[in-house]
Amino acid sequence: MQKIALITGASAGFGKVAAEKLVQKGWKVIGTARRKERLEELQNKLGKDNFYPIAFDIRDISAIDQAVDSLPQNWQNVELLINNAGLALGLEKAPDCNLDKWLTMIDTNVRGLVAMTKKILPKMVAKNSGHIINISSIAGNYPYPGSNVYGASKAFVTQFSLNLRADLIGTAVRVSNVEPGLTDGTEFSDVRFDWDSNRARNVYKGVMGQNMTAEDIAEIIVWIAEQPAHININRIEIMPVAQSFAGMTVAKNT
Ligand code: 8X3
Repeated sequence: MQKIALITGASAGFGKVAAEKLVQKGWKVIGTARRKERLEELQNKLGKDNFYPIAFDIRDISAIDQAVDSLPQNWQNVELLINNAGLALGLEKAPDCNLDKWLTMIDTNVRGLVAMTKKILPKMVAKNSGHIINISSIAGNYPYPGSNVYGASKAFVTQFSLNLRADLIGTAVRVSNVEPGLTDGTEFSDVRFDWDSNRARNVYKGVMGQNMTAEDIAEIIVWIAEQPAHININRIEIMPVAQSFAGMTVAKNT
């Protein structure tokens, strides 16, 4: 029988490419996102039997309930949940940030992810089978200027993944946390910089060697999902070779 994956944020980036790759490998995929027409395009590409689109905003907790509750019978047995929907808004330092942007990141990256997990996880535990892959970020592991709430929300995702593992001991349900670094080929920077495409493209311009792409990360997500049932990839941090760690900064009188 074909296994079913549910991917949030499936209209672009990692989510979209992971949906395509999973379908190629014989999975059926439920894709959620705000942009209905994007999901319908993907459905046209992947086929109605393979891809089931549901358009809603992950920040709307009652919409999550409704979407999952209204899945047709043959789409209900979700084996893999990929909590991919998430965003960064802005790169200003904390005093200059916009509170609404901070709250939008928390609502999407934290509240939405937690609510979707709470909706699906009990069913996985009841059947003693399933896998949750949370898309976090290196921004949850390392601070950098302007990351403030974005990085903190991803630190939440990472610790939530590890804490789920702790709670799920004794069950066959798996949880994995994916922590990508700088990745081109997604809308991440376009969204972060309010669709200022020059600013967004500049993030990836001149990077030494090859940029990491959505394709690279989706390949890793699928690899995690296809590990044998007795293997749990707890967490995986991925950077392009050209990205590394900054040292500590010290403010000095000049
Ligand atoms: C985004 C990765 O390196 O732009 O999650 O902060 S980075």
